[in-house]
Amino acid sequence: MLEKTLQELAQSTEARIAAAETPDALEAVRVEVLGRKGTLAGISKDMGKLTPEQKASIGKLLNAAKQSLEAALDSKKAAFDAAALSARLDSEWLDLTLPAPQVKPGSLHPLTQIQQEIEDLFVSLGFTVLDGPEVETEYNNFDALNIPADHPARDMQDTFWLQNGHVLRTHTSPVQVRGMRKLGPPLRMIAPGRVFRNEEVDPSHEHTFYQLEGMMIDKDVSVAHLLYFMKTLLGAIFKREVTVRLRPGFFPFVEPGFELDIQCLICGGPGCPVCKHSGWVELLPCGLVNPNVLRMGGIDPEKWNGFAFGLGLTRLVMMRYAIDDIRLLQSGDLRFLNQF
Ligand code: FA5
Repeated sequence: MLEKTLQELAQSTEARIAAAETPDALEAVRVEVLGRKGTLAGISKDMGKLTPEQKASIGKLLNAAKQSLEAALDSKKAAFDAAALSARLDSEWLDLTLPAPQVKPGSLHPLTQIQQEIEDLFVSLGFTVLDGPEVETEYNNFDALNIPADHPARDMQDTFWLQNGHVLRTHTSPVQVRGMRKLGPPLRMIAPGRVFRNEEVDPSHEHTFYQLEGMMIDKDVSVAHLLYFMKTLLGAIFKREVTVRLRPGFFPFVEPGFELDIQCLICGGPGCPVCKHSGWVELLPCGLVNPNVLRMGGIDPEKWNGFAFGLGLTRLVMMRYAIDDIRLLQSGDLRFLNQF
């Protein structure tokens, strides 16, 4: 009788194990049949009432049923584990042969690149790199540079005036004044920086652009020294022959003053919107420092003299890379910037 019950229990449990759809359902079968208080444990308890012979034969059957059910449970559990692992591998699948995503390194703005090249050149020639504020006093921007009160450059058209009477510097020349006071003679300095003008924007004019000021004060400085440094500068930047012209230019802070123009490298000479159809681009005004400016910088013009220049850095970058519209440079347009 007990033998039959045992046989049926083993068969039905094996069928339930085979039919279990989840690990939880499988565990429930195990607890019910093989658990400490499960069906098999109950049968084991009842064996006390049996004769020794019955005990021996039922005991054997019981053990055999236990072992085969445990084996069935283990193999079903292994099947669940294998299915779970395979599902996980499917979801975490990686193709290690795929090319890695491209990391695009950043690059310096072309203006910064050229500025650094010029700084390196002038430092190698014994110049100090100075910085000056973008908000300047009217005195440093105009008066100390010998620009009279009625000069048109002070006009509202050109200058951004601030409410406190200061200005957004209209050129880097006020750093000449700061440099003379800070360094004293003899001195060699350059000062790159951003300048601001309240003017109409077009392919070659921005309201915010960059200049690079240069100044050398020493004994017996001549126009020949000035030209040597200007030629060295242009040769280093363009690394080839460029056609330049020197013409008289008027700036209150230099005497004599010159305009150094470069033949337009966008059109090569015939004329285009960048050179305003003249074939020439104003690039490098310069001259010998006016004695009044030396005096206002605390330097005795009887003992010292010098030259100064105010390179149009933004225009230089345009010429170097043949950029035909100045507005591209500060547009932040990545299609433009990615080319450098
Ligand atoms: C000056 O600003 C003088 N401070 C330069 C100078 C310094 C002369 C020392 C002598 C001695 P100018 O206004 O010409 O000069 O400007 C200098 C250069 O800046 C120009 O040759 C041109 O290349 C550039 N520039 C002027 N206006 C603009 C503008 N709106 N946009 C872009 N570049 C400009």
